[in-house]
Amino acid sequence: MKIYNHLLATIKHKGAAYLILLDPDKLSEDKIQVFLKHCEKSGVDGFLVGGSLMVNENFELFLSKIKSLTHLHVIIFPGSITQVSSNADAILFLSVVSGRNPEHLIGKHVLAAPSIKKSGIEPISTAYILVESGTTTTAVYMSGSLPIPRNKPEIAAATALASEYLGMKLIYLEAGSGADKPVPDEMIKAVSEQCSVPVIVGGGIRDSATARRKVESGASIVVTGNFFEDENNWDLIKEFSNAIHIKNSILV
Ligand code: 1GP
Repeated sequence: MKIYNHLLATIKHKGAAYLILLDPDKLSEDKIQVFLKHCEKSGVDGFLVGGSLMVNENFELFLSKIKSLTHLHVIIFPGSITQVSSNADAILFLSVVSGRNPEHLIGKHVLAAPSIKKSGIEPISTAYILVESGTTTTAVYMSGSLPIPRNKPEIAAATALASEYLGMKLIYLEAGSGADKPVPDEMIKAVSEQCSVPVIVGGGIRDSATARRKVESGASIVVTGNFFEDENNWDLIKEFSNAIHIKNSILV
């Protein structure tokens, strides 16, 4: 529970945590070091690594490189059962609870559990809730399941509560990488009011004001990916951190 407890402590201390999603397919070898240092300096709290459609065969290598270059926690955000490795600190043990596809609810987990145990990394049981976001996202397509309609916050809240009752430690509201529209504020509010475990929000967040609104609506962790794949945006990382760290930030 070391990494989970650290996340809880960060949320308590800063009001919310900021994680950046690294996609091995998109972050080129020569830029990794500079980017990671930039993130550290800018107050990012940790990294997620993974993706629903990863073609990079050097996942292990990528992870060990990241681990050697940063002191921040590296958490696997698996898109498939091959994304398990001891070169990380933890893994989000995701169950796609918004869908009714048994493979993504429990099937893949049975296959992955023994390798996670062997790797020694910390599994963090996470309810993964896909939210309709304008277009069909990779996550929705790959999971073969329907997302929750964006105008149905009550379905998301009931799903999240059921997940918490089942013992899940995090609720992840996912609009999908590169989503047209991020998870609606009303849905985040409904879910965070029902649940006592932290709510992660990600997908389609491209400016600091939106990130801030997600925290004000009840998100405890905000994730961005795509936006910082463009080097020209790196100077804005600090602005995102400040906006998300609602307790100790000056509003930008
Ligand atoms: C993490 O999938 C997201 O939940 C990342 O989404 O790439 O759109 O920021 P973006």
